[in-house]
Amino acid sequence: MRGDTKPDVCVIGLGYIGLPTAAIIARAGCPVLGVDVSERVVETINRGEIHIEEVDLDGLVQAVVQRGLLRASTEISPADVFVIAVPTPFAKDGNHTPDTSYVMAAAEKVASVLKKGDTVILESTSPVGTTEAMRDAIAAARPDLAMPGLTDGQPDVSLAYCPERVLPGKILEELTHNDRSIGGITPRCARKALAFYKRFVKGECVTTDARSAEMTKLVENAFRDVNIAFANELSMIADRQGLDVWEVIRLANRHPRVNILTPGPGVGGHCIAVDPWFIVHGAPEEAKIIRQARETNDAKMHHVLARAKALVEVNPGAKIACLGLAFKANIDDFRESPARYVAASLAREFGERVQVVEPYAGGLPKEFEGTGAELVDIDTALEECGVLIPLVDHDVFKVIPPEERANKAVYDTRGIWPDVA
Ligand code: SAJ
Repeated sequence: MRGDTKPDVCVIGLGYIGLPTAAIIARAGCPVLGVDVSERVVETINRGEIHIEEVDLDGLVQAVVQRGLLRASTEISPADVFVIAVPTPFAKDGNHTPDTSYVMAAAEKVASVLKKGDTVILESTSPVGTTEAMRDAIAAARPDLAMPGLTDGQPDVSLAYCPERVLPGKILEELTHNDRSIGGITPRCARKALAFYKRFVKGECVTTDARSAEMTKLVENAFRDVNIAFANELSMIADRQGLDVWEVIRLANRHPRVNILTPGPGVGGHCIAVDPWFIVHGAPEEAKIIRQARETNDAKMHHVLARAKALVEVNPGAKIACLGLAFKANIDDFRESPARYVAASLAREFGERVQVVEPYAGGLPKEFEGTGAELVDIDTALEECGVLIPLVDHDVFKVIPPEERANKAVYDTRGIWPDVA
């Protein structure tokens, strides 16, 4: 690959990060093969359709598939650049141990078609050392190729770690405009990966080593988790002391160097509630605040449930409206959602007294089956329910005026209605 020839790219893993990334690389004019283990995902993409919800992604995928720049397959093929974007969940040991087996399986696939001059980039959020472990796995499978960091001479291939840092709902915009950290196994590897990202990233691309880039990604999400834990801890202190936490935060945030985040029913999603554990796993003795933040944010969910139950019990017979199931505002993602946990627990306990309002859901998730709880629209809930529990700060809930909430018992877990203490 010399001069300005567009490289052939292979993106492995076509989920929330892999598919938008593949589409953006294709838009930049590089022929992209997307590889996924799911036949259904591959067929959907090859029809020019998508299997996930993300703003503007449908139009982009349709366009690049029609132009012949993006194609999907369950089988890997040779390419110039390989981008790995597969999940890194917890192992099933109950100890929050990172499971990098999907990354290693992807690396083995890549090894089977790798040739001299290729670049391999890991994007999956990973514990420190994963890119080196991937390099070692490829080296074992392909002793014919000189690997970076393992040869005194010029390596045959380049390996780098480059995490995404995009926000669901703004993925296409943030993939293009956010700055990126690019960590090479060697500085030369970083430069090779940098030249690739420059093709489609408008933000600044900063090079470093692979281990620092791995840690940077984990640190970003741990930083946010710790800050949310501070807000959630404050809200539990305020509850004990009979204070209005929203008022305290509003006032404290008038200080020019204070910016307290917003308490809520806990931290959901698949990033902030997961990644800090990767740091804890790597340095359990040292990562004390990071571990505590995780525990505090998880505890907040149980605190909210206990307060919600207490409010229901002092309003016997009243119907209960749980407002929202998503893990955060204005999205249709219900995975790992504290709101969903609280609403389902209330449904199990109070049955058909519970009504759920979630404008982003077509039906209730399976754990509500047999509870008697119903999915209703906001007008029905406001007419029929005596207890209102906002669990998600969707815009449609924020604009409900005080007069429509008058005479209701309210537990505002997100602080969306400033007139409610
Ligand atoms: N939350 C609060 N209070 C707040 C802010 C958030 O309770 O003040 C809750 C949300 O309701 C949600 C959870 O935290 O349940 C996480 O939401 P989020 O908007 O903070 O973050 P995510 O998970 O959607 O995306 C994060 C982002 N990371 C950072 O902001 C440091 C994103 O940039 C990452 O790319 C993404 O994780 C990821 O994929 O790692």
